[in-house]
Amino acid sequence: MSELVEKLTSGDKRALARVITIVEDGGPNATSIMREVCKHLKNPHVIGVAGPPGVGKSTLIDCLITEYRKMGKRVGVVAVDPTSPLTGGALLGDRVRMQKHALDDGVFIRSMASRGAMGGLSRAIGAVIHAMDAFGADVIIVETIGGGQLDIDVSNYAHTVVAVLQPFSGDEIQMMKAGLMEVADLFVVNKADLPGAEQTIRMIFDAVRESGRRRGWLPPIVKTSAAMGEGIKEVVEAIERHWKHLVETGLIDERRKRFAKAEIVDIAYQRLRDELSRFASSEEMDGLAERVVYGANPYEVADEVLYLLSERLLSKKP
Ligand SMILES: Nc1nc2c(ncn2[C@@H]2O[C@H](COP(=O)(O)OP(=O)(O)OP(=O)(O)O)[C@@H](O)[C@H]2O)c(=O)[nH]1
Ligand SMILES: [Mg+2]
Repeated sequence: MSELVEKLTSGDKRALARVITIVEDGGPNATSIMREVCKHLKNPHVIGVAGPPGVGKSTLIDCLITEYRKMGKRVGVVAVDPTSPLTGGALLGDRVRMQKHALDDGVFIRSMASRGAMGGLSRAIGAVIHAMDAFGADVIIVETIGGGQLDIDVSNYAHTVVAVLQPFSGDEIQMMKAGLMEVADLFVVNKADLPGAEQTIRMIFDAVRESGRRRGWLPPIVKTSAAMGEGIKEVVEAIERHWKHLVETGLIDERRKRFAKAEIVDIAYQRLRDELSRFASSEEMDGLAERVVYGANPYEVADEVLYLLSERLLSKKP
């Protein structure tokens, strides 16, 4: 196991792929490998790219990869597949779109299923971000569809949230108001080659102005045509400016704290849940249930179970 982590930290892409697979499978193996991985973190910039389906998030990310590679940075990308029948093609689409980077040792791209976990991001996302960090990624980009609850999710993990929209997306502006507006650090109006881009920018501008400057930061609005590679430098410049703002104001620690909170809850919840479901089908459980049938108080028995489980969890730490 630690041999694998050693390979990972030396920048081996195959080792990274293996680690992510183990992490996605979950269970004790995932926990023990992540314990090792987390000894090698540098906490690089995590950029969330969120927005409605089909606005050009993957195309934009493809351009961002090129730009960051020019700056000599290693890039990790996680594309979260919404696993909905509507956008089921996303997985293949992302692979095809970003394929030209597949042979580059400084770029690692992975699609993940959200598996219907709460929110748009898979539960394993925090672990995958750490794995890419230990691999040596200087920038980690997370693609996810946005809207309502999903955006709140991405803001747990990303230091900078980029909201991508396209011209004349009335519905999407509504969707954005339901969540993305609150968490977006910058807006990209993509497909600016299509009519209506200026109007869309105007709408976003009004909405941003209405909600006001947040902690000294007014989210910039950048116009792009990702398919033509236009406006990309401006996006990178705005992302980097936001990072600088986070670092200079100390807000970065708040973002990291948010990540840490979500992660601790995730890890503890998963381990407890695994242990509890094992316990639920054990003979011991049978005995406890019998006691309740013959008069024991189920609340008191549940207390006993919690005590037992926590002892077990801590004594056989994976
Ligand atoms: N006209 C125009 N089309 C674009 C532009 N950028 C992307 N597209 C097209 O929009 C479609 C969707 O692009 P994607 O990059 O897959 O969009 P996405 O947001 O990642 O989509 P999902 O992952 O399915 O939510 C593709 O057919 C792209 O070629 C652009 O700047 N202008
Ligand atoms: Mg996509």
